[in-house]
Amino acid sequence: MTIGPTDHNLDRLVHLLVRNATVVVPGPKIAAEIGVSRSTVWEWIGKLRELGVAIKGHPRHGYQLEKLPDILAPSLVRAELPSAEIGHKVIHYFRIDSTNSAALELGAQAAPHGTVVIAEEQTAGRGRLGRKWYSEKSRGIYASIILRPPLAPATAPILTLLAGVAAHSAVRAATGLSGDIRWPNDLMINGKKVCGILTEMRAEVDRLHMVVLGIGINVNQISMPDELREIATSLALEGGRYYSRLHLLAELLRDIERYYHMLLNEGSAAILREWSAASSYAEGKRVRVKASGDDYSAVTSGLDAGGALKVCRDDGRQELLVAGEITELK
Ligand code: BT5
Repeated sequence: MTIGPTDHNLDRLVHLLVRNATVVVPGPKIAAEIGVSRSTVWEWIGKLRELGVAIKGHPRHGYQLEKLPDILAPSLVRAELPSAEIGHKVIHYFRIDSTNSAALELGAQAAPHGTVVIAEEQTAGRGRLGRKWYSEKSRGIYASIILRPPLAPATAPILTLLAGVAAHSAVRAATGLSGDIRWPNDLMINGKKVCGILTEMRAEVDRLHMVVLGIGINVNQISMPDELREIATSLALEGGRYYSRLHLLAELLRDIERYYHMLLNEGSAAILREWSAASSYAEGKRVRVKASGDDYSAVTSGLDAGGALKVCRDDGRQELLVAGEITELK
């Protein structure tokens, strides 16, 4: 189910309340400033409260934020990224099926490079191979970034690795927690997954037309569903406190921009170097490999120039993984 993107005026209401966070703003003033009726303001205040935004007040007296809201409203994201290329345009949904599906659609309608689609909740968040991505409302970051790189389709795996490196760096900067990247791009903390990345693209023979980097980060979940508890965690569960999703998202978009320019200016080797430095899986890790219907144990032995993972089977045979799963063998 897809409902329309967040009304521009609702975004202005959030911005106005944040700008005046220390005072009670009279309802009529809000209505006049945004250009809607007082009853619409009241209706929207109710909607924001449903999303957990703590707002004191009443239509007759006015409204005041009780604390700064952790909502990924475009105006708040943009305020964190005044001159950004990635995130110069932010499209926000309260609820959507999948931000990747929306981004692919917007991309087909010529949405520019750097457009970011964010949702507070996904009803059909996707992983690779049609798997599901659990997307609890307002607890995680569900973002899809549209890139239009002047690169060949063969570079797509490098962009996936780039997203993993950016997520790794952003999580460390925003939380102090230090993660590990499991090839190709799961961010792990204490052996459990906190972030997954789904890269989808549209390409012509010699050129990537559009790449959508879909990134899901578990931020403030205080418990995980039973079926994921053994393999997944959140930053709050690992760090023992809540984190600002807004701050983390801004770090993430800044890091994606930084590594994207590194890729364009220095080439794939620079990203492969960053990835290898951030991942204990790059070399010498004993893993179980599931790929192309095969299932075996092996030891990792670095990335090749295209971002594929080299592994050495127990019987000495070398394999090159371009897709598939690996899990650590203890
Ligand atoms: C991924 O797939 O890890 C890619 C996930 C990408 C999600 C983002 S959210 C924004 C954007 N819009 C979308 O619709 N998708 C992207 P994969 O490697 O196939 O891992 C999926 C597996 O991870 C599942 O089969 C579960 O075992 C596990 N899983 C599901 N939800 C999880 C969660 N929230 N945290 C950790 N693990 C999860």
